[in-house]
Amino acid sequence: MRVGLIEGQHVIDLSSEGCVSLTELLEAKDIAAAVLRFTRRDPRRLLLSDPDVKLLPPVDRQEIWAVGVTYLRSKTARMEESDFSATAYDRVYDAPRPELFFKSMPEKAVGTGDQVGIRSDAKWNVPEPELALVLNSRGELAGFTVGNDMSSRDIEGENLLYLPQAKIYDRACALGPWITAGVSETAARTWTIQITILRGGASVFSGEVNVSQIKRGFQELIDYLFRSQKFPHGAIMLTGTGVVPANEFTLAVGDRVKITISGIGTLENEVVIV
Ligand code: DO4
Ligand code: MG
Repeated sequence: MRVGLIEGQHVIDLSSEGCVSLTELLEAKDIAAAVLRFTRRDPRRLLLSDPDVKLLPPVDRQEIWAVGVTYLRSKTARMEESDFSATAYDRVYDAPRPELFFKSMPEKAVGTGDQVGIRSDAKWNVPEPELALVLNSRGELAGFTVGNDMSSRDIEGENLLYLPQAKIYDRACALGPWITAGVSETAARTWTIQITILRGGASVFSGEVNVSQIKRGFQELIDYLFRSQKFPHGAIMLTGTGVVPANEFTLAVGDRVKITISGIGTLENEVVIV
């Protein structure tokens, strides 16, 4: 694994100048200055389109967590999918304590161009396009990336205690294409999250939400994640979905999921069965 800086259509290989890990940059007091240190001499530059360049998920040792029911659309969709748990979603949307759940080990996340999975024992599967916060060990917001919190709605809807099985399985978490740093929460709240699902090249679903529609502040979410828990290498936190396809929709093998966040870029994955 190498660490690179995206500059237009190029990637600058920071590892060729001694940058040892992504964590090293995220832990720096000033990320921009830390990155600049590795670009001063003559680092290797490659075109992003070079076949030797493969963008990996922008994570190395960070645990990946997610927040739920932070947009009204997520609350109403989940109340529809389950009579059994409807009141839980309704309550957590308004409760002071947010819903936080563990999503993925870093090594299990997939990057852009890789494949996301739908479970072989689930019948109703959807992607969840989410803004992901990249946090260092001090709980500081070091940057943002695009996340896909793949979910099995029938398993979650059957019983809320099945949530870990609906959310955590092979290829259930996609991150990428890179981390955008140096942006404030206020600026990120002007961004839009857009998703398109292509089947045989044609769009079968598209939707969009503004980050401003998220109910909770980023600092509030970070504070809860870091309550009584340390993250020595930092953490990634997916901030919830505000786009849910109509109830009739389920993903199929071969679908392509494209998620674009206006201030970051596009995360694109093909769906496989796992
Ligand atoms: O409550 C279950 C999960 C919610 C979630 O993943 C979301 O709102 O994005
Ligand atoms: Mg989600």
